[in-house]
Amino acid sequence: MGVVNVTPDSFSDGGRYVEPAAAVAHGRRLLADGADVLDIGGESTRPGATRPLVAEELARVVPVIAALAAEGAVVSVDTMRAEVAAAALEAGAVIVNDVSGGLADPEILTVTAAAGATYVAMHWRAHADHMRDFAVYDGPGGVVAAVCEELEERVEAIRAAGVADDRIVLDPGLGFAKRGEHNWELLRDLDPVLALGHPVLVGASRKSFLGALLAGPDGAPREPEGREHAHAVVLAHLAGAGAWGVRVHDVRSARDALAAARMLRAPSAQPDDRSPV
Ligand code: PMM
Repeated sequence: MGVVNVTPDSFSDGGRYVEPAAAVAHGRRLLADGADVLDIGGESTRPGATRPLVAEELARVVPVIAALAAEGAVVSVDTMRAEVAAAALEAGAVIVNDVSGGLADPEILTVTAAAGATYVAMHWRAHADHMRDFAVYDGPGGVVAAVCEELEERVEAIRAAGVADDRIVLDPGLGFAKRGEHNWELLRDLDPVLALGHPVLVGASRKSFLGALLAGPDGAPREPEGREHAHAVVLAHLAGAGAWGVRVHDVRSARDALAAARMLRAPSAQPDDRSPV
């Protein structure tokens, strides 16, 4: 899943693709690099971000989705808002990627169900402006158990709203109300999330826990583009662990990592199943 952030303020690519033409060109580049799905979003969720108005979010994503879907791309809309999801589905999106798992705007579940679309439910606890306060996982089983429990509750609500079971994808939500050690723990121990019985999507690309891992001697985090090699190793691990999808900014390097990972698993392996849910 290649990321197209049509935002002025995302942490790794904010402002670069805010013009529709630039975003469409970027989407085409990601497809040429081998993306199976384009995830198009108009709201930055970086820690501390403030939310755009609904009208702003609509104006950012709808033209880009319409253009890329018309060219045959499989499009996912990255939104927490029912109104934006509805317009995106109308414009040709087939996946709703909701980082709040339906908590920010429960109506989004009804909209997704009515369209028969696929729904990605990410683990989430609070909006970006105060999610750091919720990065506490003191219960038995720590962050992995808490994420699984809270995702299971979301699955109940998503099913109750009418989304078909085989259209639900789960995501542990790296970096969302999670500190670095929480992200590593979730990556190390993905099995309990997989055991929930749904395809699992993971977004580690360029996130700050990689920047912190690669910090220089002065403690300054590595810049987002310089995190790709470490991310490639994470991707190889995720492929081996059985993740269904990965959400990435640099599709070319991700494809390279996944191709090598596949050969290491089995030299005669068929290309991974690339069909969207
Ligand atoms: N991360 C971001 C945005 N949307 N969606 C899913 N499903 N999973 C994620 O991990 C995720 C997401 C934030 O990252 P970005 O600012 O680099 O796009």
